[in-house]
Amino acid sequence: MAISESAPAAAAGLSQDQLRSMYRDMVLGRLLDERILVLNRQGRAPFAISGQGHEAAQVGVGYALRRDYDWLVPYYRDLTLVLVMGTEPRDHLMASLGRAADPNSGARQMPGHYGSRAHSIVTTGSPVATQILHAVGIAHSFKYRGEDKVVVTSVGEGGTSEGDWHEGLNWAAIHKLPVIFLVENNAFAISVPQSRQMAVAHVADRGPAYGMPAQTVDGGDCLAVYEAAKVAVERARSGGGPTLLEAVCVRLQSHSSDDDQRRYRSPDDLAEMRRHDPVERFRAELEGAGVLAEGDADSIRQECQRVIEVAQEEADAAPPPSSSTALQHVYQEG
Ligand SMILES: Cc1ncc(C[n+]2csc(CCOP(=O)(O)OP(=O)(O)O)c2C)c(N)n1
Repeated sequence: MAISESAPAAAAGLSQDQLRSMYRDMVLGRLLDERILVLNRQGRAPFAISGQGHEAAQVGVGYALRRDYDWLVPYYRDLTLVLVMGTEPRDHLMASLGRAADPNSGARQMPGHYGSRAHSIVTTGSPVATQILHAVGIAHSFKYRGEDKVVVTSVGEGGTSEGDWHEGLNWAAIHKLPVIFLVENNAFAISVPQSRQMAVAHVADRGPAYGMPAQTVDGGDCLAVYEAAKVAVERARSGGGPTLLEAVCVRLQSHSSDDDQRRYRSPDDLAEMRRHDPVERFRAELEGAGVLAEGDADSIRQECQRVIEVAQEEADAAPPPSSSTALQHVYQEG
């Protein structure tokens, strides 16, 4: 859905301020992601995993949720989504630099294992797709208690080959649980293309087999994702059960800082993908619709850069965990 199709934002129930705020969150996510990659290349952040190319999908879903009320069980590429849910750049820089003040785990987990009790974000394990089962269990508890909270969990298309995925969707559909399965399909699981993960064209093609509504949406189109997510959230909140939402994204960076996608993707493929940068696309749409005036995008970028500078100064000055705490949470204490 393009903003120039007039009043679509109004149709989506969004004000111009909200649209600007969505764009600002996309830019903040992108710039923070870039900063973390730079820290990795400087040898300061031991590991980085990038969400560049997924920002529109994540903002679209995040804005459809009630913050600090609905729950998120994310995966490692969800930096922008967890920012939308209320975490701060400082939190992620603390994690990347391995500081004791890392709110996810006090620098005990790898970066990208986002967690926040305050913002109802559940940290995940490293085995791909285990978060699906956690999300289904949480959704079951909401239904059991009669609460109208909704859970979103996310995964890549490769993760949908795991048994956890099938078990989770089957159970959620049987019990009509308030959960949305967001698949951020960037066409690759490290170097393995989608065609080696499934014999169907879209992850969402499997929805009817589980007995749940499913939709494939352009993950580069923030408002289209927002619209689809709103429908899914409403369905879940009103007792209508789960939804499978597949957002087709681009993976602009390699799988992680330990990977180099030039080894397995052609230069043409990489160049074509870069033409689908969702942050640029949303900026162009908002400028075309007059939501962003001349110079607004630059000001937003500068403001986000300042936020990141301040956050990094704080993280730079923060101490690492004390070695005396190395065994905490590893063995039973006391
Ligand atoms: C059970 C399990 N198998 C393998 C891995 C190693 N691994 C980590 S991420 C990943 C690729 C996942 O790809 P996808 O689900 O498509 O998500 P993407 O990283 O592309 O966003 C793999 C194989 C793992 N962490 N857990």
